[in-house]
Amino acid sequence: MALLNILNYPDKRLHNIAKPVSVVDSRVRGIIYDMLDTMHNSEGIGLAATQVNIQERIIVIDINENENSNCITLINPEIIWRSDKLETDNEGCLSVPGIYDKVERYSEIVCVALDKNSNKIEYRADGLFARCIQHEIDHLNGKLFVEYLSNFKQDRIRSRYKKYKIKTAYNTKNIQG
Ligand code: QAP
Ligand code: CO
Repeated sequence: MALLNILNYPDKRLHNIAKPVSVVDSRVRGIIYDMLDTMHNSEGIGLAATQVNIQERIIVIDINENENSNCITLINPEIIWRSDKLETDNEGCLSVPGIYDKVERYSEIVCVALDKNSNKIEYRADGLFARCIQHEIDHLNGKLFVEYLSNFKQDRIRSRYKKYKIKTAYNTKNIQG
C-alpha cells in the first residue's frame, strides 16, 4: 500500500494534459492500486492521475451504494454520447479541499474505456456516476471544477488558500522558534 501526494489548487501541475496509456501492464496496475488507496484514505469518490502528478489517462471511481464498495477504473476514457439534458448539482474535489459549489453537467453519458485487464468496457451513466466521470475526465484535460465558477468565486477560493498557506508557514516558524 502506498499513499500518493495529492496536488492542491492552485498548483500549475493540475493543468497538465495527461497522455494516453499505451499498454495496460503491471506498472499501470500499480498506479491504479496506489490511486485507490489514496482516494479511499481521503474518503474521495473519484481521483484522476493528474491529481497525484502522474500525466497518464487513468481514473479511479468508487461511488458507495448501500455501503458496498464499487471500484471502477477507467483507462483512456472517451465520452461517446451525451444527453441533451443538463443537470446542476454540488461538486467537490480532493485537490480543492473544503470547497463545494454547483456545476452544470450532462445528465447522462456513455463512456468507453479500458479496465485494469485491458478489456474495453462501455458504461452508460447518469446521476452522480455521470457527474463523477465528467469531473475526472476534465482533470485529465487539465481542467478543474472551479473553472466553471465565476471569476469572483475563483479569486475568493485562491485568496482563502493563500491565507491558509501563510498561516501554516507562520505556525511552522513559531514551532521551530
Ligand atoms: C469528484 O470528489 C466529484 O473538499 C470527486 O474536504 C465530487 O471525491 C464528482 C473530498 C462530487 C462529482 C460530485 C472533498 C474529500 C472529496 C473535500 C471527491 C474534502 C474531502 C472529493
Ligand atoms: Co477533482
